[in-house]
Amino acid sequence: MEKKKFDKKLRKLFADHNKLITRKNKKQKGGNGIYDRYIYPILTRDHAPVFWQYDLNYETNPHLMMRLGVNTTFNAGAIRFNGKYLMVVRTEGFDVKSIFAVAESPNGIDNWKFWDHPIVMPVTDNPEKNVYDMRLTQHEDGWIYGLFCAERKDPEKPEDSSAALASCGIARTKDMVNWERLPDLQSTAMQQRNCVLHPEFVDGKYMIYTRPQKGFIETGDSGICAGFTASMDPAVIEEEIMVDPREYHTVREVKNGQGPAPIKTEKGWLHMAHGVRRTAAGLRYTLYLFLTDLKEPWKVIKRPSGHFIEPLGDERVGDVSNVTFSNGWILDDDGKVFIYYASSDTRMHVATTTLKKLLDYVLNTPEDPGRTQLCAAQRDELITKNLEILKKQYPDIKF
Ligand code: BGC
Ligand code: BMA
Repeated sequence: MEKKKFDKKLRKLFADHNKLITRKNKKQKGGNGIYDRYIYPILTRDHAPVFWQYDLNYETNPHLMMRLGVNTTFNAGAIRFNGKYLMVVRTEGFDVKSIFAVAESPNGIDNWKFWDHPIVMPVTDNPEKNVYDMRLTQHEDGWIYGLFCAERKDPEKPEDSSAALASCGIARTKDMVNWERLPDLQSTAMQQRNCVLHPEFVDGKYMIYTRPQKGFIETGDSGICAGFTASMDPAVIEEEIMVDPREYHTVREVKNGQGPAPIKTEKGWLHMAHGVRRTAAGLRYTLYLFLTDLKEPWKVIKRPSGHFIEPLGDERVGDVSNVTFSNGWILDDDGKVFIYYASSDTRMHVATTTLKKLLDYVLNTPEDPGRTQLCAAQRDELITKNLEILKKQYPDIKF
């Protein structure tokens, strides 16, 4: 390509990118009254900066080829920091390695822009092959912690190229730029994924939500658990107690895991988690909410029935289809809540609501009565009451 053409193409790449990342997002019409979805995903592979993927040097890349492509941008941790909304995004390259990269927005909805440099996370003495799904916790000890999955090849099974070990990597920062890596979480479980640090000390100790598992994929009998450690350096959990078990024929039948760190409310700790069901087409991931006791955050006190966010429409398709996953949300001072969720291991979305609405949802949505006949009766009761209201107050409505 001639240099002139090269320059023109290069400028076009930047112009298109700028146009995309400054596009205004809008609420979708309708909705379920609980939260609003938005018409565009908030972060996609196309949001990754041009200069992360192309070699811009005419001498070494005369065809202006993409050299290091970004495949997906998903499963982001989130935090409000210095007045900005930040996500620490799982950014997967064409090389199938995920790296963490910070994206920033002035309003939490649109104009998301990656910081120029990704995080080059320090490693322990046993460097992992991959990292992903960071949960950010602003802890009352003054540090911002990032807990994430650190994945290594299983050394005991050299013949099986997909045998892996998942553990909980831990790092902390004060400025979101310089990260101090701490030893991985030590617990009695063979493997851990979806570990999340609780924001406050509980009886003077750090509390970590865990998800002990027997194998890399199979979680055995476990569910979302919790354990305590006197220090984060190193974090050592001797015993894990069950918070939210898996349950047959529910959204959390085969697996579940804590989402972001819970939000403190006057009624208890508000949790978002993912639940997994096995289907003929593979695993289906949805999100659900529950509330735990303020003083004993490991005790579930409210459990609204069923899922809260499910993959819908275009969200259903991606690298790993039929997945919604969330490890980040932000509560603003005015009570507005930004829920950051990824669809199908491919892109990020936002849903907005308020803490008031979320509390109404967890406190007043009926619990799953547990079996089909009771579910039919539960729905029938709602219908009977509603028909009465319709007859008396809205006789003009056709249904
Ligand atoms: C992938 C994760 C996935 C896990 C279990 C990892 O290798 O990177 O996205 O959750 O395997 O399937
Ligand atoms: C998991 C998670 C996510 C991912 C999901 C679906 O086990 O840890 O990284 O979104 O699988 O592939």
